[in-house]
Amino acid sequence: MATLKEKLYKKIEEHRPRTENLVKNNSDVVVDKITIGQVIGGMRGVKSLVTDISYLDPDEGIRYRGYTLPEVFKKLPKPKGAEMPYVEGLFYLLLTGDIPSETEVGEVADEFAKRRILPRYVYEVIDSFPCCSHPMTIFSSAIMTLQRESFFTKKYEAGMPKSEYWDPTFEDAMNLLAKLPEIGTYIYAKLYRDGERIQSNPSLDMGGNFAHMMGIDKPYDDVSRLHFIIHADHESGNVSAHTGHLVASSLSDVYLSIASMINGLAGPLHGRANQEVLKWLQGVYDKMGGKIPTEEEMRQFVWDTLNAGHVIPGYGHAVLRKTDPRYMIQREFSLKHLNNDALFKYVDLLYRVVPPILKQQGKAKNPWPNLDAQTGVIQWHYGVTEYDFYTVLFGIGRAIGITANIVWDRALGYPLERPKSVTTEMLEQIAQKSEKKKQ
Ligand code: CMX
Repeated sequence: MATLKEKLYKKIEEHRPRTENLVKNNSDVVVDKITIGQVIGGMRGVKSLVTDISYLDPDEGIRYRGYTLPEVFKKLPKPKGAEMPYVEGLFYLLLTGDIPSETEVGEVADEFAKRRILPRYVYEVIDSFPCCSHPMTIFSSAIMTLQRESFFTKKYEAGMPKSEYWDPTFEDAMNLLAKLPEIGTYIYAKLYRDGERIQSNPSLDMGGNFAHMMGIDKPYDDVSRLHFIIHADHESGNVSAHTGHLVASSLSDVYLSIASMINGLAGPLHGRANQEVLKWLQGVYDKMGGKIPTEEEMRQFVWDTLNAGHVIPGYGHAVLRKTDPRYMIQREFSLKHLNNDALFKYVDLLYRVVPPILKQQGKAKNPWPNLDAQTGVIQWHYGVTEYDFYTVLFGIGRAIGITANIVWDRALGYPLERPKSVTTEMLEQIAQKSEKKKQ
C-alpha cells in the first residue's frame, strides 16, 4: 500500500501539468469582471482564488473534493461503533481527493499518534498567559511558539529547490495537526479546570482522543468528529482560509500561516460567532428565567437586537443563500441526541422566527442560519459551557482544510499573493467615465 505521502506525490505529479498549461497557454483568458461595489465591499463574489480542496455553492453549500457533506459522512470509514467518521479520513480525502480505506485511515491516525507530543515550552507559554486572555489568543500564540520546529523553514534555509517545497510543508502540516488537540485541551484545562490535564491516549483516533482529553464521555467523541469535519474547509475566500493562503504565499511556514488564520477566525463576524450565539441565547434564557419563550416573545428579542444595531449571530452568510448544510447536519444530530435540551428548543424556535424577520428587515442577503447557530448548543449540552472556548474548537477543525490547501499551494508553486489597490479618487474618476458613457 502506498503511504499518504507517496499517494500525494503521485497526485501532485499528475496535477502540475494542468496548472502549468493554464499559466502558459491561457493566462490572458478573462475569468471575471470587478465592480466598484465589489472593490469597496470586501471583494464579494470576485473569482480570484483557486483551490481544488473544496467548493462552496451558494444554494447547495460546501462540497469537499466534489462530495456533499452527507456523502462525506456516508463514505468515510468510521471507528468501530461510532456514528461519525474518522477525522483522519477527512484529511486524507482533502489532500488526495480519494476516499481512504480503513487501513489508509489507520496509517494517518498512527502518524498523528506518533507526532502528538508537545514540547515542554508550549505548556510553559500557555501557563504564562495573564488572566482573562481569550483562548484564541493563547491558541494562536501556542502555535507560533512551535514555529521553531518547522521543517520547511530549516530546509528553505538550507537551499531546498522549489519543486520540493510541498514535502516539508506536508511534514509540518502532519506535525501541527497532530498537536492541535493537545494544545486545545491543555488551554481548556488551564483556563477552566485548574490546569488538571488528562494525558492523551495514542490508541484513540483524533475525535476519540479529543473527547478523552476533555474528560467527556460518549457520544462526545462523535460530537468532536462531527465538529472537526464540518468546520474543516469552506473554499478559499473566507477570512480564515484566505488568511492562511495569503500568509503562506510569502513562504511563511505552516505554523506562521495557521497562527494567522486563527487570528482571522477569532473575529465575531467569522468563527467567534459561535461564542456570540451562546452569549445571546444565555441573555434570552436569563430574561425568561429558563422558561421557553413563546414565538411572539422570541420575535421581540430578535427585533430588540436588530433595533439596537446588532446582528443576529449565527444567521446570514457572505456566499450561502440557503440554510447551511453544516447547520442541518448538527440539527439532525441535535434532534436525535438533544431533543429535550432547553437551549436546543431556543435554537429550534429561532430557526422558525429569525428568517422571516431578517427578510422583513430587508438587509441581510441571506436570512438563513449558518453553522455557528448550532455549534455552541451541542457543546453546552455535553458540559462545555465556557463559550469563549468554542472558536478554538472551530480552529482545530479549520486547520485541517487550510493545511491541505497550503500543501497544494506549495506543490503547484502558487506565487506571492499581491492584488492591486486604487485610491477613492481613482474610483470616482472611473465612476464619472462610466456615467458619461451612459449619457
Ligand atoms: N443580522 C442582522 N443583520 C445582518 C445579518 C444578521 N445575521 N447578516 C447580514 N446582516 C446585514 C449586514 O450587517 C449588512 O448591513 P449593513 O448594510 O448595515 O452593513 C447587510 O445585512 C448586508 O449584509 P450581507 O451582504 O447579507 O452579509 P455580508 O456578506 O456583509 O456578511 C456575515 C456576512 C456572515 C458577516 C453577516 O451575515 C453577519 O454579520 N452574520 C452574523 C454573524 C455570523 O453569524 N457570522 C458567522 C458566519 C459564518 C462563519 O464564518 O463562521
